[in-house]
Amino acid sequence: MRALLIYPTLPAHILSFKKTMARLDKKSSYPPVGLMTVAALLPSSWDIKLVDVNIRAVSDEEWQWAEMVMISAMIPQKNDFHHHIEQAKLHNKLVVVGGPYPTALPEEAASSGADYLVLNEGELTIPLFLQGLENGDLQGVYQTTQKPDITQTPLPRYDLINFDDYAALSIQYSRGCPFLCEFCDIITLYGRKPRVKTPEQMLAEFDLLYNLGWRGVVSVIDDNFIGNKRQVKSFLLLLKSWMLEKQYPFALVTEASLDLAQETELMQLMVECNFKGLFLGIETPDEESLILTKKSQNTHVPITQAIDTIYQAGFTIIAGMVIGFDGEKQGAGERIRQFLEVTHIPMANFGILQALPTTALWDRLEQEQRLLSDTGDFFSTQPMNFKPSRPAEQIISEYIEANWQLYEPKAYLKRLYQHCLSVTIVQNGAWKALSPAEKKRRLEPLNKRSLYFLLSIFGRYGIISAARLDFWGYLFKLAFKKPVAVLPFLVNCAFLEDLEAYRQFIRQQMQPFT
Ligand code: B12
Ligand code: SF4
Repeated sequence: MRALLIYPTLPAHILSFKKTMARLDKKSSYPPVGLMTVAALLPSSWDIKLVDVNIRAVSDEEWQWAEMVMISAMIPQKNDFHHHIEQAKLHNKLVVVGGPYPTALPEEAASSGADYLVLNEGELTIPLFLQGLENGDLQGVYQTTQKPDITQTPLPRYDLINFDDYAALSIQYSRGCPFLCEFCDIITLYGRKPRVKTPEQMLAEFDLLYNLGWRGVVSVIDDNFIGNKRQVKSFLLLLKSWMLEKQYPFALVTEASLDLAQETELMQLMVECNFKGLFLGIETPDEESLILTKKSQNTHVPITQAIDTIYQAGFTIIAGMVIGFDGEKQGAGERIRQFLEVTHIPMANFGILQALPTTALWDRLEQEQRLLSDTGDFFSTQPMNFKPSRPAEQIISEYIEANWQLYEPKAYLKRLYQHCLSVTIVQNGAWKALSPAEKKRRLEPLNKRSLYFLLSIFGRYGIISAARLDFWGYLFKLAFKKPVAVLPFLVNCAFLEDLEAYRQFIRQQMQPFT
């Protein structure tokens, strides 16, 4: 069988960083691990091609070549997902769809003519689909209520992508999360009992990336990396030796729950394994909203204190923030802005609450008849898909205003500078400890492109920007007080161009709804 695997376009998003990517000659942030895993679950006799549409379009030859087209998507990708199904049907191909969007909304996902819906986790449903195919099924829905044992998941087919296209690579350690946040579909899609891969399996994945030549950032794309604290420690102990032996080829980032701040030993181990950055689902500084949305794990320790502990351990933080919870009082946008200022968090994935299908929030709103018929696309530039408890126009106005002020260059540079001062910068594998070969390899990226990248930051923020005096002021203060923070400061300045464009985009898109 000749199977063409397609990953549809990701719509504009605060973390897309299109301009920064272009300057670095990268086309997208992360590769589609779901499809690379699907590829590994298909029979080895199949011929497989993978096209990530965020990198390039499907060519005519590829449409001709394919016998079967397999498409994955999350809800925000739905428009391009349906477009590609239509294209595949125009070319008379068999179409198979799977992933979080078809799993959450199977009827909607089937509406443009897919032949096979292979839902839930592919480890269990792809064998059912292959059996159906062998039995001559011309169409079908394959699903399960079971969760697979991911210690049996094969190595994703990283060989199907071109590493140079991506800013970072990704790897998955666990699925599921033990918490109960009302708005979250992780627990309905992947379960509340976190399942983890074995330490040996993970090292095999790290070895694969290493042997295929990747050096740089690797994102551990878990829902909650510390969902199973005991098991994660045994993995980290092995990873620590691996990192030391390989001289820290990867800088790691991941997503974790805020209770990490209470786990000193775990944080220490993560830092020793070269974890540098964390995405933390903080959601809101309003305690009543956290309790109402069943995110009480964020209320056990004052959030500002938890963040401080995490900074001191050695991690940078990107925050997930949300506005629009039930019972929220007027002014939440400003409270979120102030919170990010006080905690020195430069960048937040800040969105308006949307009800995701399958969640407890969705069920409650459905019962209360507050769901709106248009389900939206589930990303931050759509109005809410339910009737909120205060006027939607008020929430949207606060959201636009908070974003506008957060990514005003002077405000961003100030938070970034304070962030750089707050975070303990741990240097695993210091320069003098590296072998000559490793030193040579690390200098390789310092080519014309990286020089141009640095010069463009100086040009934009040191000369053209109205915030240029702040830029130079912070740069000099850092050079004097904390020289190791100068490079991270500059690199993070680069994102500001995208963040400024994004606040404009939000204003344009959302103003009509105020
Ligand atoms: C990495 C990631 C991203 C990356 C995506 C880049 C990329 N190329 O992957 C980035 C950071 C851009 C991103 C952004 C967002 N994301 Co995201 N993301 C993830 C994450 C953490 C990992 C995805 C992954 O690779 N998983 C590992 C693979 C192995 O799992 P999988 O994809 O589910 O694949 C398995 C099955 O689904 C199935 N399968 C998958 N595809 C197919 C296809 C076929 C044909 C078949 C047969 C089977 C099959 O088999 C696989 C093996 O079991 C997931 C959470 C999660 N646990 O998956 C959220 C997740 C996919 N994201 C989600 C959301 C909501 C978002 C955002 C809207 C968040 C936000 N509020 O900002 C944004 C939207 C971005 C945009 N531009 O609009 C939701 C989607 C919900 C849904 N029902 O669709 C998830 C599930 C997390 C969540 N609940 O919040 N995300
Ligand atoms: S902690 Fe995060 S992943 Fe876990 S249930 Fe809450 S929102 Fe979902």
